[in-house]
Amino acid sequence: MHWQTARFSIDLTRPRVMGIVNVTPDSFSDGGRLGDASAALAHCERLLAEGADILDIGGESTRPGAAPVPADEELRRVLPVLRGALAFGVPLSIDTLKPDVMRAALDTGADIVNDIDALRRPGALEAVASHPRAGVCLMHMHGAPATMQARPPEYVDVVAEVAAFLAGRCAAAQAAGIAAERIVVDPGIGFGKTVEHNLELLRRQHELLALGRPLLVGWSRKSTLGALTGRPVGERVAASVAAALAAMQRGAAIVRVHDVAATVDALKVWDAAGLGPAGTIAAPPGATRR
Ligand code: HH2
Repeated sequence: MHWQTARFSIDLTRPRVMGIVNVTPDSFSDGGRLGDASAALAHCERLLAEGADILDIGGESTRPGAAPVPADEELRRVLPVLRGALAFGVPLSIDTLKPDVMRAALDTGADIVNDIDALRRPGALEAVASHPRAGVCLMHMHGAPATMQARPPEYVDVVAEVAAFLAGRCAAAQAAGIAAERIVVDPGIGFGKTVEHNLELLRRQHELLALGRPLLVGWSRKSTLGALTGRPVGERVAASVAAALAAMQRGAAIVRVHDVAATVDALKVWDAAGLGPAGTIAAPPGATRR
């Protein structure tokens, strides 16, 4: 299976690692580290040297209770990084829920829109559809970042409800003219879900494969891992790697991570043990330029 993105058709027969580049003052685990474009680009280079296949650049924190950022400020943060990162020749994703930011990022050369709101904002479907090959990640979120954990989220069957939501958003995207091969889906770990909901989504993750689209999953450093291990956010590398492997084992195609080197090492061993798609992680990058 391939994921069609603006410049690249990404081969998903081997596990793919999406490295997180947060150009924000307030992200939950790494906010404030990348204060300017040159620091962010140095971080991109480091993630690529560690084996990242895709870079996900974000200018607004989505942690529970985060304050919204105006579009012009978000663009001021991400566009210089995007422009500089184009030279790396790898797929670049823009992590945003704002249609204006999507359009500007795609016009600048981003390959993928990663939207935690699954293109629900007015104008978002059109922004992605207007670029004939741009890829998109549609994620499930219950509520909005400012309020999503304010009171305990309720589901009758979290996996069935997430699957139904994602099926509806895939249908809406396709109706807007976004071809299926441009779409991947994400259950949205930690977005309006309790620890038990997140774990249920991992245990029954294979049920989401029935959607017929590749799965992208982000467990990296999230609070469910803190609840399981008792560790603060800065000490969750091992838990994050274990969750990434478990997600791959249950059929994820792409994992979104902060700790790229540790994740890539673990995936090499996992693959060599015959657990991944046969012996493929050591192959040269499969992302081919169009
Ligand atoms: N998680 C975060 C942000 N974007 N996108 C997708 N597709 N899936 C996720 O699970 C996901 C996401 C939250 O993590 P992070 O970017 O590290 O934090 P913050 O939102 O505080 O910047």
